[in-house]
Amino acid sequence: MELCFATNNQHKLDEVSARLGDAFTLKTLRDIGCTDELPETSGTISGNSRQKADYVWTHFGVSCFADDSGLEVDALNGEPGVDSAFYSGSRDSEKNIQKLQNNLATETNRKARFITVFTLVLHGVEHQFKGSIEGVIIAESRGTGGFGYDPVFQPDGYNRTFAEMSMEEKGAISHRAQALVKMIAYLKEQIK
Ligand code: ITT
Repeated sequence: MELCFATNNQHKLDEVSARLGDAFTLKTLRDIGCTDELPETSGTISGNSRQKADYVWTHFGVSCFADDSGLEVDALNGEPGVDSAFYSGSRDSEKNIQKLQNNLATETNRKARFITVFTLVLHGVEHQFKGSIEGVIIAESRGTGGFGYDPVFQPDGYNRTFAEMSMEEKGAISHRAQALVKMIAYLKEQIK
């Protein structure tokens, strides 16, 4: 089965394609001829996820799924949340992390979680799948793998950040992996 992953984020594409398995052929936005900026204006992670998938289905008629993700920090009332990508006003991960660290400078509560919502539109029928992982924001960035906030996010039960893990290790436990497992189970039911 062919499915388009409605993302412009190569890291997401790599993480998902590594785990999707042979039953599904992943198409990129470029593969289906989509060079448009996908809408992300709903103000929520689940809403943005839906907007991106609906856009591809409506304009290209291709079964697809979208991923909207974010980092929720308890001491910041859930920020950056839906604004994770542009938290500092740009997509620059170092600037986003710097802003996060500045806002947490006097905080002892460093609890946070990553959230992912996948929206699948399969032949026009929509389903959402959620994943999340709890952890803490460490004071100094560590590691060079991954992307975004990975160098400062240490999942509970581990002494390494996501950026210190291989893609396979992160892919076994991450918010995205958990949403993906649910979506794959659903897809396998549909093609039985
Ligand atoms: P698409 O919308 O094209 O899929 P994006 O990068 O804009 O790509 P989001 O709108 O979901 O994706 O933005 C979420 C941001 O949250 C992302 O840019 C990262 O800064 C951060 N983020 C999401 N997942 C992450 C992960 O697994 N590790 C680290 N940071 C992550």
